[in-house]
Amino acid sequence: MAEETLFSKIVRREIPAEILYQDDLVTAFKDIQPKAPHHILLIPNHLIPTVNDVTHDDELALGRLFTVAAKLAKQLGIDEDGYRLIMNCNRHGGQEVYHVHMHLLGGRALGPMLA
Ligand code: DGP
Repeated sequence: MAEETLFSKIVRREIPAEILYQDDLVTAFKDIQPKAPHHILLIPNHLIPTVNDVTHDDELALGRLFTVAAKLAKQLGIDEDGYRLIMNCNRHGGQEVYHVHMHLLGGRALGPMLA
């Protein structure tokens, strides 16, 4: 059984976060260390440690991340200029929190993707 991270506590509202959206499958909240004017994290409510651990059972929740990301981008008024969605996996991917999450970054031109 994988160990919970603080993101599970955010889902259960046991620690504070600026939650922008939540339903039975996913939660979206502001990143605590924003790298752009809009930096939101979208996560499945249940724990999946990394993208390597994804199974067919996760498809509904992970698909929901995209529909919620698009909805939030529209609400924030960044859909037309555009934005970036990122998922980091393990050390070389730069993953720090081992609960799968999608970064939504926008509000400025983001420059080249690879660093
Ligand atoms: P990653 O490197 O892909 O694992 O990104 C983890 C992100 O999580 C990073 O941008 C900072 C954010 N983060 C870490 N701890 C917290 C927290 O307690 N609250 C919020 N809102 N974001 C956090």
